[in-house]
Parts: sequence; C-alpha cells; structure tokens
Amino acid sequence: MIFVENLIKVLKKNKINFFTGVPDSILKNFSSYVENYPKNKHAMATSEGSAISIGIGYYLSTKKIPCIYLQNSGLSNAINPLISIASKEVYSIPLFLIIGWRGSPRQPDEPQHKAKGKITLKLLKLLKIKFCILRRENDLINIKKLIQKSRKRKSIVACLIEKNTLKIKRKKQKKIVNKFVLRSDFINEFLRLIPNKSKIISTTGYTSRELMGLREKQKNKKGKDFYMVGGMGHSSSVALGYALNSKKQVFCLDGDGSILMHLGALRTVGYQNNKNFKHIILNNNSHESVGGQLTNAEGIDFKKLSNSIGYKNYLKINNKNNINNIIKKFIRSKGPSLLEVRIRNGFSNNLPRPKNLIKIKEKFMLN
Ligand SMILES: Cc1ncc(C[n+]2csc(CCOP(=O)(O)OP(=O)(O)O)c2C)c(N)n1
Repeated sequence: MIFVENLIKVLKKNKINFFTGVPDSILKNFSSYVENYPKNKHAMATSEGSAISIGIGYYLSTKKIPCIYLQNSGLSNAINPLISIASKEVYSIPLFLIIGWRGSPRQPDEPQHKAKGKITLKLLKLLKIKFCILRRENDLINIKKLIQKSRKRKSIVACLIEKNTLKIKRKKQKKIVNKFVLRSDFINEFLRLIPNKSKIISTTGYTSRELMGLREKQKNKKGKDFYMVGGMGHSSSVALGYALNSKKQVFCLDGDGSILMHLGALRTVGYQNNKNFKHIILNNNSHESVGGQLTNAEGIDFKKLSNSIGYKNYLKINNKNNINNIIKKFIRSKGPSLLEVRIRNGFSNNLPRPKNLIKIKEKFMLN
C-alpha cells in the first residue's frame, strides 16, 4: 500500500511539479488529487498521446521533467509521440510516466485488461523505457534513482502501479447535485423503444455494463449489443463501419470522455452521411467509470459542433420530462443524428461485466 500524499511528496522532492494524463481506476486517488492543481501545474488530457505531447511541450518550455499518468491500455495511444518524438533516437526528451497496470499477471482482471496486462512490461522494454513497480512505500526510493537517470540521460522512465495499491489519507468528496437523469433511467427507456432489428455499440465503462444489466433485467430481445470493453473513444467509428454497409439502424451509446478522446472521428461520421447512424452522448462531464474526474465537456455546444461537422439532427434530454417523445423523435430522424443526454453520476448495484466476448460478438453478428 502507498499513500498518494507520500508519492507526490517524493515527486516534488525530485523536482517534478507538473502533471498531465488521462484518468484510470487504479490511479484514481492520484489523478483526483492532482486535478485540483492550478492550470499551469495540471492539464487533463483527452488522450494519452496528447498527454505525452503536453509533457513534451512542458519540457521544451521549462527544461523540467513532467509527470504523465495513464492506464496501460492508453500506452498504445501514447506510443506514437513516445517513440517518434520523445525517444532517445529522436529528440531525447525526459519524461516520467505513472502507469496503472490493469491485468497484471498477479491479479485477476477482465479479458481486455488481461490481454494488455500480459504485454505491458514487454512493450516498455521494446520502447527502451526503464521502469520500476511500486507495491509498497519502501519502493518509493526507486523513483529517485529513475528520475536521476531520466534527467542525466534525457530519457523516458516509468513506474507501474497495480490495483489496490494507492490509498489517500484525506478524501475530498465531490458532490455534484443536479436535476439530470441517471444513465440507467435513459438506457431503460431507450431499450424499450428501439426498433427490433437495430444494433447498439456501447462505450467503455459503466455504459456498457448498465446496458447489459438492464437488457437482462428487462429480458429485452430487441436489437443486439456490442460492448466496447476496450478501445476507448472508438465506439462511434465501429458503429460507423457497421452502418456504412447495413440497412439496420445503428445506435452508438457514447460518453463525453470517450467522444473527446477521438473527436476527429465525428467528422468522418458527418462526412459519410449515413441515414441509419444514430449517436447518443451520455454527458456527465466526468470520467465516472474511473473515479469521476472532470472531462471538461461542460461548456461544449454539441449542437453547433455536430451541425458544423455534418450531422443532420441534434436533440437534447435535460431531465425526465418528455424523455419518451424525444427518444422516439431521435429514432425516427434521418441520420447522422446526435442525441445529447445530460446525465448525473450514479450507477446501479452489482453491474455485470461482459465476459464471454466471443459469444457476444457472434450474437451481435446474427441478423
Ligand atoms: C485508452 C484508454 N484510456 C483510459 C481508459 C480508462 N477509462 C475507462 S472508462 C474511462 C472513462 C470514460 O469516460 P466517459 O466516456 O465520460 O464515460 P463515463 O465513465 O462517465 O460513463 C476511462 C478514462 C481506457 N479504458 N482506455
């Protein structure tokens, strides 16, 4: 067990004072702590590649090493700027990474995390990134050596942290009170109203789990689901790829964090202009599935955004009033259409986790 406060103390002692990253459940106590820092000391990135790049820019401007936090699944987003800009063979930029190691072989985890967890150390070795594993407070001494190495050799270094390692002494409770609907309230209604033969592609985290749970609870056989257990930010592209050569209605259940991660994908949707493409953004302005850190989607005008990149319709749900009629209108609309649902945080008890993924895929591909 390691206290976040002690980890940060060690980083500060070693002159690391700037943080950027994408939240992860393992690192939630860490990212929730640093996200309260002023804007010149912390930046919430939308993807891990952007986080690495913000860190690179910070170094170019200050000559100081940044700390970049990410989940190991996001290591793949990070690899492009890591190898093609920051590596020793290119610009040799010193960076300090903190990686949440989902699927570590020591711990049980879900299939998508096991797959990435198994190759995480190999990836770091291949990238020639020196690393240590932090399991207990005593391991914090290794950070000093790593940072010294990074500073001296102008190299990228990393520490890995497994599930249930990071604890926090004083938790600040963020209580956001609003009148928006719960994610489950919306999905419950939506599932009742979807046409028989439709397809749903749902995003990473609680959304897919709520959809699976509510479908089981309703014993609803209308439509088929494909749960994006990984590949965060890519659900709209998977949905588009399906819609391009299908007459079925295709619904993408997305999150605000997920949409922001690969926002460019929306332009492809707008340009391809498929009538059967229906996009739903469950907007809670937070990465709820990994601890509720802000996504900063608040303030984005999704009506103007979707309009300007080629979506044909925009609808919005703010509260329970008229929710049925708005969903019906959305289903009837000619796509590409966007439905923004403002949701408040909160999830059902005992949410299931998609497990038998091959079976889920085969069922989805049936007519
Ligand atoms: C590439 C990648 N980076 C980070 C994560 C960890 N992660 C899983 S769900 C999630 C939050 C998604 O936020 P949002 O789309 O707003 O949905 P919400 O959790 O609020 O339902 C994050 C950051 C991941 N799975 N993949």
